[in-house]
Amino acid sequence: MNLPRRRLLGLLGAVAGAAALARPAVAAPPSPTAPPPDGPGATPAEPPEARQMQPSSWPEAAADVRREVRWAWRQYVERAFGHDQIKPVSGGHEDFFARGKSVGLTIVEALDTFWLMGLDRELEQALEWIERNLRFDIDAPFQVFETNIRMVGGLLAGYHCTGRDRLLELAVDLGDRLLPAFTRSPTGIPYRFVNLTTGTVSAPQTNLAETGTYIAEFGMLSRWSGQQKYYDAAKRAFEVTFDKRTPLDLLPYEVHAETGEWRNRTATIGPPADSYYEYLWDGYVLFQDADLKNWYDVLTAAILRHQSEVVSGRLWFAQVDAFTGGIVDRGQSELASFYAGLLAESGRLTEAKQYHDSWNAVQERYGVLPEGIDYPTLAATSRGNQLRPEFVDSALFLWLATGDDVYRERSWTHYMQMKLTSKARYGYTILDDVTTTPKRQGDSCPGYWWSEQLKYYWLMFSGTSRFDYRDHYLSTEGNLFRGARR
Ligand code: DMJ
Repeated sequence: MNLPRRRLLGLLGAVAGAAALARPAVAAPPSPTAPPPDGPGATPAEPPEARQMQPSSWPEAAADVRREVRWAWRQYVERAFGHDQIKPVSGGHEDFFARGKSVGLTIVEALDTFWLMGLDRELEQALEWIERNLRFDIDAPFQVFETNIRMVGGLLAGYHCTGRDRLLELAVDLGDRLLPAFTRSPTGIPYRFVNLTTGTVSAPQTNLAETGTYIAEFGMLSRWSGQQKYYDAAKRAFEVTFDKRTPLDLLPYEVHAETGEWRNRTATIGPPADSYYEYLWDGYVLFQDADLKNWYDVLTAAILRHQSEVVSGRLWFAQVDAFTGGIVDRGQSELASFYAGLLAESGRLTEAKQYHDSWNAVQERYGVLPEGIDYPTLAATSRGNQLRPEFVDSALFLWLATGDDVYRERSWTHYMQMKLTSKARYGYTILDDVTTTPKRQGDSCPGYWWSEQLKYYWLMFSGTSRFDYRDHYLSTEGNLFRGARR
């Protein structure tokens, strides 16, 4: 039997992972600090010296993560319930998609995380809010890409975990409201914005990520609703752009939805291209569509050939001219660190490990990854950190593929650094500067924090029986579409 690669890697990883979970943590300190009580009195701040960079055991590490989630959720419910995001420093709240039009983004993003953690009371609270309040007849332009990966994806993952029909109904309704972005485009490349009530589309100048990050959610909509139109729209957007690849088999990252013309010459694996490549692979894994695998393989071979560069023994991916292959920039966005996980999932383990090692050197230097670096020097070119999950996203897939505890240890460090630097009075917040001492906090908790790193830590540390470590699918936003064990 020919197993898709991700599934095969999942199987291997599960064996190794199960063995690893049974072992005590490596180099554990003799007496761990007792975790704070998991009750209303739990405090938001711990002195840095009380923190340890190794857990005494993985179950204890998992319990710590779960406690932090409950604490942060209580803050959100008390101060910002129903709003898209809490502001963890001031205790205020903010909208994400459109001013004055919150859609409970945090609630939707948290659904499958709560389910996987067995936070059943919190899950019920979230479901009740959604069933009572969430409607998408909103007369405002919504960004198609973000609405898809966060809202459609969150609802689908919630449906997969709980079986609640209302979640699927809402996801289908939202998918229908997003579709005009594709069907009103002369090329099939989606516009960036669509008004959810009128279907009016806008912003045809777009990019690869916003062109090709739909097939996972739209494909599941097709599978679970029985309507092919979603899958076909997502696939067509891929095909149009793939067919316009340069003679080097590279893709520039800016494209025009109405003409299909490239609007720049630069190829990157980082934003705003990143998840285009991820979803080619993911579409193949989820739907066994051989076209998608072929397109992924062609583009990945070209990326490895023309964009990879080893500097001081570390692997990086340059921005190059897609027509000549010439290097145009040696900057690296933190978001590009997801690529180590994608390489691991698609069987390119040597490069995957090397690339994660490169990013680990950045974590070791700064504690928290800056948004951007110059890779020859590791200097921070963009000093904030938007509470990013990509480094642990990759660590999870490398751990699943290899069973090597080094990826859990890197993730534990990531988690502890986050607790140390991002924990604020009312939740976890972005950092405005990771190069200062102490690191300077901003005042925002992105929705993906609830859907991504908390879940990745939990899956690595807990060995939960609610997750199928052999056969699963997590979207670019960490949403679980396959692998919930109910
Ligand atoms: C998430 O919304 C998704 O992972 C997306 O693909 C890009 N990155 C952000 C988090 O950094």
